[in-house]
Amino acid sequence: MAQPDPGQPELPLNGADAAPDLTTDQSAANGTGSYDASDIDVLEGIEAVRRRPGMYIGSTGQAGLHHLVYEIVDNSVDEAMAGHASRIDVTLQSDGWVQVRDDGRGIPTDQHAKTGKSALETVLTVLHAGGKFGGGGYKVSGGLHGVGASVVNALSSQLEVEVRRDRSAHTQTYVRGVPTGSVKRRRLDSAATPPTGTMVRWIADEQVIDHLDYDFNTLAQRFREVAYLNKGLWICFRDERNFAADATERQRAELEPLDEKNFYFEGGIQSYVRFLNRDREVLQPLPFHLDREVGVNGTAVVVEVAIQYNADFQDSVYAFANTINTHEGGSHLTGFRSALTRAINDFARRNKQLGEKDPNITGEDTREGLTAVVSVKLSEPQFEGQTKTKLGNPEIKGIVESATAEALAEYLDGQPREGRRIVEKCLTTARAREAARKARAIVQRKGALEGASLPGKLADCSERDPSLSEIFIVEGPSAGGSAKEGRDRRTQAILPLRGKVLNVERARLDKLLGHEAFRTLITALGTGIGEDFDLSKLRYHKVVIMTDADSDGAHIRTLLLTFFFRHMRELIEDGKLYIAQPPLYRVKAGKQAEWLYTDADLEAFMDKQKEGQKKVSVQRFKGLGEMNADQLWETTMDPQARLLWSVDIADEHAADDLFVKLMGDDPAKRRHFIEQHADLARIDV
Ligand code: 0RA
Repeated sequence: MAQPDPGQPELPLNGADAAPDLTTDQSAANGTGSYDASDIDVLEGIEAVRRRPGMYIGSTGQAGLHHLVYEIVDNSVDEAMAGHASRIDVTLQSDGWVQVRDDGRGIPTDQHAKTGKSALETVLTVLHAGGKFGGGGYKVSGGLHGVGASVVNALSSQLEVEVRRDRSAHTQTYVRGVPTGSVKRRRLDSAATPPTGTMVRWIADEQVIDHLDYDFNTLAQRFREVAYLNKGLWICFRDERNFAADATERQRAELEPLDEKNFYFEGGIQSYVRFLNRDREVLQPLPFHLDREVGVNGTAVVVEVAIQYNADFQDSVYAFANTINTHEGGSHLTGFRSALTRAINDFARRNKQLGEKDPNITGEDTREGLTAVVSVKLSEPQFEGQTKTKLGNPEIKGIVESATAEALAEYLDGQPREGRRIVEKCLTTARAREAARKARAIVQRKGALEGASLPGKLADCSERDPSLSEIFIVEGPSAGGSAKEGRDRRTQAILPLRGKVLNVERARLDKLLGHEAFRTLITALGTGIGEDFDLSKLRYHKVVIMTDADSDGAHIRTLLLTFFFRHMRELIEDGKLYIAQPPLYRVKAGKQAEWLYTDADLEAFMDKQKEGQKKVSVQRFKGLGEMNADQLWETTMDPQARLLWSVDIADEHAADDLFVKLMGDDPAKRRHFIEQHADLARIDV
């Protein structure tokens, strides 16, 4: 059952710093060389984790792989939140190793009362034996699932840990969660840096994890977020996967990593909000910032709020609890929202921007152009909801609400010019909402008057089951004609779009509804829009954007993507939006004809013909309209042969930034985006 001891491997980190072995403390089993109940519990725990990894880390794909990293980093972040660590180094190393090192106090190494083993070994082998043990544990703790280091260990083919404390380096290695030997202790060179801390490095086990490729940018995004949420914490993230596996410490120091990102923010979430608004026109030069520790029933809750309005229409509010992104909101967000509404209304009345008879500004009207981060840290967070990302603790609502309302009132009175600007913006929103309501009502009434009738331009399919139906949104009437003729009438509907599509990035719903193209599209999809949007009413489970393979086509596609991202995001999130890929070329070598979809394909084709004697012809397609109906079916619409891209939002922040940057006012940035648009899509069929 236990793994054979392969001997003590040299840990790359301490090679230069550590003096030879002094002592050997507790053994791998229980100090007596035989197994007792606690060892059996440990082995059973490891078994359970390995049998059903998804239960512990969500999935065995890339998300699960990344989860292992977050789990280990979160432990170091906890140590930083407790005020004992200031720097975390995360390194992707060659041969699948990941290393996480902090300069905290080091995981305790003394004997653990219950297991009789080193506390260090206990943390790494016993499920749920994380930071909470020993009474003096943490005040606050992150870790969404909080499954701890032992789960990472169980899912790693190899893991090494080195703890520096008491002028010693304590090391232990494991294979698939089982110690290969006891914790070894060596005297640490007095010049060793850091003098205290924890280093964990591991290789995810290919036997249980299906995806072993780390994505640097995805991980970096999370570390950036963590650094914003813990001001003063330095996170250095390096990609050293290009280094030779056996490079020494000295060589490593001289080599160039593939990538390195350092995250350190003195301003904390205030810096975060400025970052989120960096490409937007802002209504306040400096974000409002609240950072307060509130005592409740003997424990402290840290409340941090940063707010900065911008001239756009979106609402970008991010709420965190113990650095976990609480996507589903919860009590902290509720408290924040009611404080914001109250403070703005009170200020508007004090300043006579609202008269006695005027109704209050609603919560919704305070959200347009609002960028805010709400972060709370508490000792016993209750995570609820579908994805366990909703903060439950009811006491937090009042705490956040009163702290925010008080500080915000003071801020607004102190900067009345910014205050008035914010109120003005809210009042404009209220007026626009009223206009949109009227416009929506007109669209709805029209629908009702015409019965269940669909827009005339739509060539609907005969199939009534949405899961079997597709709609092609096609640019231009001539392409629309070919598509109508070439389609499978039973399952494929065609909606030709006329003229230029409005850029919705800078338009509100009322303006959007003033455009025929959008009204037609919304009616055809059947979902409604804005507050009435209902994905379950979608009439086609594949919504396919089909535009020309040239830059005009890419432009229209981008405008449509902007519309779906801003107004029907759920449809994208549900995997219903696709992009059709028409061919770029029709080539012939002798009698053999072929369709090519990329320039790389063409290059490969031409290379292949260099040796040949055949007559070669290349025909470039620019527009869908250049193909006849049969060709369009054969190349772009036939489910058996076509290439469809499934649109998904890999990273909501990044996508948001992209649309702000590229659909905003800067045409140079937009052109760049159009050239790079494929980033948003992922290959599917
Ligand atoms: C429990 C108690 C103490 C430190 C830690 C856990 C600890 C755990 C991790 C995991 C990664 N880095 C860590 N750093 C510290 C405090 C022990 C003491 O009182 O010195």
